[in-house]
Amino acid sequence: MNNAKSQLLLLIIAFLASTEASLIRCERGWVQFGKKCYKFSHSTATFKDAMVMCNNNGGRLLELQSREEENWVDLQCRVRGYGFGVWLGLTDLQREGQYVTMSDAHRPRYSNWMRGEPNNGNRNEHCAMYWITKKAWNDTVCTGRINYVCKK
Ligand SMILES: *[C@@H]1O[C@H](CO)[C@@H](O)[C@H](O)[C@H]1NC(C)=O
Ligand SMILES: [Ca+2]
Ligand SMILES: [Ca+2]
Repeated sequence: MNNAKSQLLLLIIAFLASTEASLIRCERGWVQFGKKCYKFSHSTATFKDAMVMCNNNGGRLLELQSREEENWVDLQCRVRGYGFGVWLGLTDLQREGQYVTMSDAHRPRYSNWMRGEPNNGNRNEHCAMYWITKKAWNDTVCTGRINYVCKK
């Protein structure tokens, strides 16, 4: 390989390395897991307010995609002293009983509902949360105030 060619090759490698790194660098206040960044709330909010906060941050309300991700989020919640749970970007407001993700209105591929949930308690539970003590999902009243996690 001649000198010009090897220099070009080095440039390409350096460029690829820098874009790879920038893909997974999280902004201040966000925590990295895999290739995603997460922001854990300092206060509680209703489902709608939590969603708006996440959107304003350029992110989305947490949608859990695997058991590994859920275990990591669970640990982060415990360390932060969240007593109750966090909202999931998952609702059946559009069609009762059919939970879909906020990001694409499709049924989630991964789910971890508690036994007997979602039960639409008092016919008034349309938002999903990750329940820390039970390490599983439950549907609950959307106007309740709990912690939340934004993801981007
Ligand atoms: C699910 O949440 C409701 C409140 O929204 C609660 O009453 C119920 O006990 C929870 N289910 C389980 C299995 O903990
Ligand atoms: Ca419901
Ligand atoms: Ca329920």
